[in-house]
Amino acid sequence: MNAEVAIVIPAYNEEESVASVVRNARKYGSVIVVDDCSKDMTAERARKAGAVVVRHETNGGLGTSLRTGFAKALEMRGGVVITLDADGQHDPDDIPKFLEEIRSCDFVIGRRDLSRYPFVKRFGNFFLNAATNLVAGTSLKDTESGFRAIRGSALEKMRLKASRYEIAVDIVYEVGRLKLKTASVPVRSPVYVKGVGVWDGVRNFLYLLKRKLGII
Ligand SMILES: Nc1nc2c(ncn2[C@@H]2O[C@H](COP(=O)(O)OP(=O)(O)O)[C@@H](O)[C@H]2O)c(=O)[nH]1
Ligand SMILES: [Mg+2]
Repeated sequence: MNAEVAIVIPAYNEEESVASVVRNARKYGSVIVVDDCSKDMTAERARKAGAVVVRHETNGGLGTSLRTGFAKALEMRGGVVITLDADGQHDPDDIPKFLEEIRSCDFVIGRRDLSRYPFVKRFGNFFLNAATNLVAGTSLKDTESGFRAIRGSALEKMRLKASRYEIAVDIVYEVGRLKLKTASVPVRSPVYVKGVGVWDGVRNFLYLLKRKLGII
């Protein structure tokens, strides 16, 4: 196990999938599950599977969860911090690809293969991706992806503010502001798991514009 890799897994009512995700992820580093005040057995199952569990007393959303996890990861001296979902959408066995790439850069995003997704989702993703990169000054292949690797020293400098899904673009904005060296790696991606839609993407983009304009 690589002690300086910290894997942050935000989780909200994910009792079905969290244990297997944690067990697989543990092969690659210390696992931190942020339980966002789940109403089910998420925390217990994550702990039993070997994760350090940090629990929110109220539901704070994905952004708050990730920020809690980042603080814990830095406290545990994570030299490289990985983020991935608890719902089984991301395969921890893709982590080695991130660790390989991050050796020569500061931020790696996992690019999903959207070729089998419905057209509207692909089109929306393509447009949002291009617009997000343009505003943030980045050249990432999949700005909305929740599977990432961040060098700890870069993460320490990030000023993250988002509470909910906007955290994805909040991170991308900081990648651009800090002029981090980036890379993208392909990740396995099952077609359609529950989650965000096109409107969340639009909301994220509006959030990014507000950050760019200094309103947030
Ligand atoms: N939906 C939701 N997910 C949360 C929340 N807090 C943490 N999460 C976790 O954040 C991750 C991403 O959420 P998900 O709904 O899968 O988003 P998507 O993968 O971007 O469609 C999952 O592992 C959730 O369990 C929350 O308040 N709401
Ligand atoms: Mg998901």
